Amino acid sequence: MGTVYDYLKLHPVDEETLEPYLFFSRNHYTRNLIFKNDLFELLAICWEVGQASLIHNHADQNCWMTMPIGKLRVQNFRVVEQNELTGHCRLEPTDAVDIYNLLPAEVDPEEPVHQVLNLREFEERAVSLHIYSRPFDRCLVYSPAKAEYSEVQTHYTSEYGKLNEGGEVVSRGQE
Ligand code: CSS
Ligand code: FE2
Repeated sequence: MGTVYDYLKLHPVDEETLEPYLFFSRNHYTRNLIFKNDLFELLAICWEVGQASLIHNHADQNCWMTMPIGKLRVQNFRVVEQNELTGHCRLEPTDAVDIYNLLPAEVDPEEPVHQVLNLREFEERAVSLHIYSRPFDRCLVYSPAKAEYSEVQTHYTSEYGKLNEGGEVVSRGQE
């Protein structure tokens, strides 16, 4: 774990090199695949002001994040109850951290449920880089309001700089 974290810290990403992978949508944050092999995938995730993820996990995979552009709030949750048979769950918010300025963050494997928010008060778009090891295409999404959770499939908005069908993108790059 430490090796990837230290590598990210020692090798800050040059913002300009991300340009081909930046797509923003009015409807949802976008997931843009930069690289993938059996061991890991690297994504650039683009967040308009006010956009947020659902509360989710990472399918038991490791995750490192770094923020080349803007700022994000990561709110962590403890799973108090999770019933596979009924889909019932109960969560409690734990700590929250803000990530920005290329300072890397790791998802705690012991408490892997979180929500990521580009809060309106941050007043700027954000781009985060995510390394998932190994890659995953399904994860659990939790709704505290309904006390339910379910598995969902994840999708890429773009792959290797090319927009996928159905990606409702309103702008490319940082314009
Ligand atoms: N894990 C979310 C982004 S928030 S960490 C995703 O991959 O869509
Ligand atoms: Fe996540």
